[in-house]
Amino acid sequence: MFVIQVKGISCGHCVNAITQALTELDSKAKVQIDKTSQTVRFDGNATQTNVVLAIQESGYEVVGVIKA
Ligand SMILES: [Cu+2]
Repeated sequence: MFVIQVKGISCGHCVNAITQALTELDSKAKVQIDKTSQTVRFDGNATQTNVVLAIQESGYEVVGVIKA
């Protein structure tokens, strides 16, 4: 499970875009995105590197990893 601090999650579109990118890594992954704290919680089968890359490729800046 990873919790990642992301920059620029401003609306539902952002949430959907990141959720879709992360469920492409693992269709059974549990993805929770909080717009207020700008965090993405990923509970699934993927490496931290791939989770970070998927978020970046969706167009969002990864500030850091809060919990690995
Ligand atoms: Cu948005």
